[in-house]
Amino acid sequence: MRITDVRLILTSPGANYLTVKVITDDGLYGLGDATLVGRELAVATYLEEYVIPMLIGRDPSAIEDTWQLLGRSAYWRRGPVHTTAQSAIDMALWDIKGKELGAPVYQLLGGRSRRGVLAYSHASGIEIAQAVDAMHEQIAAGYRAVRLQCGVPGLPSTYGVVSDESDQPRAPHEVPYEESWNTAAYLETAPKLFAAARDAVGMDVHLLHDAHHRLTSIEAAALGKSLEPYRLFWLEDPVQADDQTAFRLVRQHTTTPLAVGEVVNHLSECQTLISERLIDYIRATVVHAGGITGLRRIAAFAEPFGVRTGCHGAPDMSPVTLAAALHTGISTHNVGIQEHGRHTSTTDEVFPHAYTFADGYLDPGEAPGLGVDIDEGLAARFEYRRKYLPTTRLVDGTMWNW
Ligand code: GCO
Ligand code: MG
Repeated sequence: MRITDVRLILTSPGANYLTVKVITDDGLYGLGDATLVGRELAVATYLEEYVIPMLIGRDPSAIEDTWQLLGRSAYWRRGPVHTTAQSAIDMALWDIKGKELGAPVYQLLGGRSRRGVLAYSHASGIEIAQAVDAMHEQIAAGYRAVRLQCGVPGLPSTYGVVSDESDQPRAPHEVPYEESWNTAAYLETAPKLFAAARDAVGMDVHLLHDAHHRLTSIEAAALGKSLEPYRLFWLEDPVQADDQTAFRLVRQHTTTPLAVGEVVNHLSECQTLISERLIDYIRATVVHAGGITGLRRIAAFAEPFGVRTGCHGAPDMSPVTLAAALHTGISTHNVGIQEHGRHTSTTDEVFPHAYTFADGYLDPGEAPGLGVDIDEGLAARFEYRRKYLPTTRLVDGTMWNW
């Protein structure tokens, strides 16, 4: 079998998604997610100009060799644009191999090693009471783990405080919109949120929280300590992810479990975090960390250090990413949890899929390959439009991490 064509499909049924479709002379095709949120066209150009020409005529079954070719041929390796392109091709080749063999991809990765992949969803509210109500809704919908965020008094908007990020109105952000940030107010509010949530629900439900790279290490240490009574499943991105050694100080001060890594592109970016056991969950995911092949390497490295995976699964990554993460998750020993930022119903129609959610757990399903397709006719109705992620300034105007 040979690769004869690789097509790119840009669509925006609720969020911007870039999908690769790798087509073979056998008539089989595979899908991969190439979405790099806010920089989608950079990946499209990189694929079109540099990656696809290398793939035409290659044997699609040579997944490892293709991963190595793409990883090593660039010379200036890694980086989000390069790795997202490599990731998308990797997913598509696993999809083709599964279809060719008539097996779901997880069977090629070692088969099931758990009944389902524990999923967490999102709940938020401007006020604490609204966030607690939203948490009850998620529990009623079947989730056993919920990420909880609320507004910070005095700030017009806060990260994560929307009903669902993909439900935001599609404003034509010609420049990134700016949020403001007040660390002191946030450090006061977060423990109150979790005190109210535990009061309402007891200890039975897993609660998670995302600080989204906003704190210094001593601030993060203080937050972790103040959240200890509420037994979080994890505190995510307490400090900026690329400052691996900053986690040493956080870790020394708190027993709140720590998660980081949604922006990680390669094992080298989380090697210290894992080998020094500075985190409990690594959030690297298939779309930005080298596809299924890249994520499996990171998970295998993490296993002996007792670090489990908790893959990024915000709704601004496509159903192809979620499927690939689930095939990896169901078959990998050290899986902790999977983020399940639910897609809009239109996105689910554009990407019909075999994976399912029930009773707190996600399952990749039994369809051959990744079990996700794309309705290209429908996809074409949702035109891509540039949309930036926001930026953040501290209250004094200093540019900060979003
Ligand atoms: C999460 C993430 C997302 C990212 C988003 C960026 O934990 O789900 O932090 O909300 O910010 O995916 O595009
Ligand atoms: Mg996050």
